[in-house]
Amino acid sequence: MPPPHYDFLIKLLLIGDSGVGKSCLLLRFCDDAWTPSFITTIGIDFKIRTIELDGKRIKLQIWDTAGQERFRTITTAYYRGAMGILLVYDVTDERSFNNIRSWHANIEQHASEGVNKILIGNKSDWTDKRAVTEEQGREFANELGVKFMETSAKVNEGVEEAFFTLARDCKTRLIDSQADAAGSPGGPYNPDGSVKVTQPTTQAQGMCCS
Ligand SMILES: Nc1nc2c(ncn2[C@@H]2O[C@H](COP(=O)(O)OP(=O)(O)OP(=O)(O)O)[C@@H](O)[C@H]2O)c(=O)[nH]1
Ligand SMILES: [Mg+2]
Repeated sequence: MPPPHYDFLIKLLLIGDSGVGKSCLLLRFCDDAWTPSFITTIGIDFKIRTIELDGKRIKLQIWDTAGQERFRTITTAYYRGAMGILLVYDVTDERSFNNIRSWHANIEQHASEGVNKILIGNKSDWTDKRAVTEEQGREFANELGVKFMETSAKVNEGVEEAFFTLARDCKTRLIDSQADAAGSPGGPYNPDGSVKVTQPTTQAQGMCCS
């Protein structure tokens, strides 16, 4: 079997209320595209982008969940496999910000322990409709003990930074945990001395994908 074209596979997950812009963030990050039309996600979707971080090739498999309540059973099934989670709200919609608390509680309940998280306030371009200040977002992130960033999928502001920051945190954690396992049989290294990658495990299930 030929070696994979990446050093690490990192699985990220986008969660948050319907309409906050999760799919647009993913479209911007993976395809550098934008659409003003709202096509609500049905169940779950994913996209791939390979990035380079500190000289390593990182394949990001990014899962985009539907915010609508009726898909909650399907979407929460994907929490467990996530290494990093983007908790997204809309800075023009206070309700979506208030709901972050319950999205965060869902992570505590369903995600793997130690999963990396980042709070994202999206639609920062929409200044006249802003309902949540940057300071409010930052304070809340501090309270939750997670990083914070505002983004605009529309004008492409903060999007790269948000995904790269989360990917870097995940990579650091993976390397640390592999170092911890170094003493164990079949430790973290390949026979050629390179660090083992996290191999793809699950395939897209059901309603997928682009
Ligand atoms: N002004 C502005 N509008 C945005 C931005 N991001 C998304 N939108 C708009 O917000 C609407 C919803 O975006 P989606 O990305 O489909 O929302 P979603 O979070 O994926 O929604 P669900 O799939 O239902 O969970 C669309 O009309 C987008 O054009 C942004 O950064 N700025
Ligand atoms: Mg969507």
